[in-house]
Amino acid sequence: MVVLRKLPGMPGWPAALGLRLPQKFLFLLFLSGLLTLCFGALFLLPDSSRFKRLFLPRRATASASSSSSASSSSASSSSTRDTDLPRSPPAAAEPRHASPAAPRRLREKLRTAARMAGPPARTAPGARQQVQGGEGRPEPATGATPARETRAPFRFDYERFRRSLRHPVRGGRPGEDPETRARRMKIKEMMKFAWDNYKQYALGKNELRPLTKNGHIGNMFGGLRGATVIDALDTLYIMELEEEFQEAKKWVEKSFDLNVNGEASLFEVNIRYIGGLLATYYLTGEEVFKSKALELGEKLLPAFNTPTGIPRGVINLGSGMSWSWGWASAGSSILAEFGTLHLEFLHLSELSGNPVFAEKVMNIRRVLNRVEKPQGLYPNFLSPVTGNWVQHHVSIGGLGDSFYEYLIKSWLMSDKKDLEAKKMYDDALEAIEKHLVKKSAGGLTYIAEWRGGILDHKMGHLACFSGGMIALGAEDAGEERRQRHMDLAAEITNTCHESYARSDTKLGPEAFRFDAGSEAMATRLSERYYILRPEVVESYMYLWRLTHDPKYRQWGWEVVKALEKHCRVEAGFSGIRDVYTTTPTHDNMQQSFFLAETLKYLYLLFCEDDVLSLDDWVFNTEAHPLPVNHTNFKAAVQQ
Ligand code: DMJ
Repeated sequence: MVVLRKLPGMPGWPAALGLRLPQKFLFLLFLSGLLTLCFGALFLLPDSSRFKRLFLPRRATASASSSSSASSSSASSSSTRDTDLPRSPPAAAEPRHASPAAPRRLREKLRTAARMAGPPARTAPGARQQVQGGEGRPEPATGATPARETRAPFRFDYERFRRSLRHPVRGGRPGEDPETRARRMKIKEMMKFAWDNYKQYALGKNELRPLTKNGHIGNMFGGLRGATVIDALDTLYIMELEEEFQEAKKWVEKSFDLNVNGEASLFEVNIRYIGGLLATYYLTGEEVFKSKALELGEKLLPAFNTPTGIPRGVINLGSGMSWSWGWASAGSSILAEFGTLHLEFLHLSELSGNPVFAEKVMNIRRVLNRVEKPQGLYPNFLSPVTGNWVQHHVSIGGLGDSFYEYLIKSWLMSDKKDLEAKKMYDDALEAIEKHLVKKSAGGLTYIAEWRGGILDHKMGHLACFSGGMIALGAEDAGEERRQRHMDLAAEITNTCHESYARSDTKLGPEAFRFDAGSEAMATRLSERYYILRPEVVESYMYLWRLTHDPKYRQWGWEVVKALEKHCRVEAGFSGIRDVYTTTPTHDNMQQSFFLAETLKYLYLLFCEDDVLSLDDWVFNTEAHPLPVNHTNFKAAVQQ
């Protein structure tokens, strides 16, 4: 109405238009309707907060725009807005699916859910102060009661953890044998060479192509980059390659992007990226590694949304959609993939205070405990829909391998408290001993594969990790069993050494057989390659630490010489296509696990036992050290 006030010297504008009284009335009615409509529209527009600010007092503005930006959200901790609204969590602690842009209704639903949940339902000793605000996303306290408002956010006590370690994590020891030291220094030089070339030609790509001097991205990591950086971090640190470690860390801080959209292997992302980040956090205490690991861990959670909770093998890290590998029989999940999450996921719960990660892997264990095992063996393919086996193929090599490894390491990582894992391991090993362990005509012990009751007398390079695993698990068995398992571990490691010793390059093939007169040699052309794999030196390292038999160091040194002779090229290390020729061709690929595992295990083979001591650490399947937890992890789950 103000606009219609008669201005001095001017006729009112209805009058100026020469309207009569009824027309004036109609005109005013129309005009006031129009104004109401325009004013109302300001509040209906999708992002009307800027307009609202013009019309509403400041305090009400902040509260009305509950989907405010991060900056306004943190500013909102000012006391004025708290009086008449549910407390908004600080921006940094928002559940990720309730981002600043998320619709207000969703955010309010989450807050209501958190309020309804009351105090955290599952709390671990110490401080589990977050309320779970949905699948894997911690929701901070909502301010429903004054007591909750004063709670500090969950914080892992890194200093306390470091004090709990029984041994220093790295460094040479005074008075050591000069030859051992020189060999260790040689391996350090190899690591520097591998890293420097990756950095020069492929930094930010997943692997180095050392012949063509460029980078390789591949399709295993769903758009994530820098697999070699993440895999190399802890090795660089342990070897005291300080400058190189800083280069790698800088890349993580500046360039490691988790907002990617692509199809990733749940297993590979977990063992390489999450394992590498967790290990580096525990070694250095640098927050960046922890926060990246937790963020990535959350991105993997949707893969577990299946009828049984057994995750599917492939996940789109952007959309969260997941599916099974096309090659896996009838949409099944793979034992070695869903069975190789336990160590990392317990640590994600440990560091975040959020039990969701631990719950996911404990559920996998429940499903596996329930399902009937043919002859006590675990087949490699399981349906995530029914929870039943899909095919009766059993292997301690590819498709099965690290499932067994994670059973015994779960027990070790729990400071030997997780007796369920130990029993599962003992039972599985007993079935393996009974049905799969064989001796060749030439006296070599090997572990065959099993296809619905028929034995395939073949061992993959991957299966050679089992020497180390069996030795590691033997320690706490009863006297008779301990000796039997140590003998078995030594015999298998010896067989794997034979697979190297019988080749022209002194490097082992991808698979070797014990049939048709063959002993520990590849019989098929397609199995003659070596791609810088670690499993054989991994077993040497464990057997050395547990027996101190000098032959393991000797065998390790043979591998170093063979790598230098056949795999070192001008710009890095490369796999070879045929171990049975002294002039092998190269596959032009420096695998990231060469830096994570092969060189790390070789280096540790020539270190004193207290460098990354087995008392304090377990190595994940990519050789990333995770600390033994001196509290009971199961408390975080409260079954
Ligand atoms: C590594 O990525 C891991 O050791 C995994 O468990 C299987 N094998 C490769 C290296 O050979």
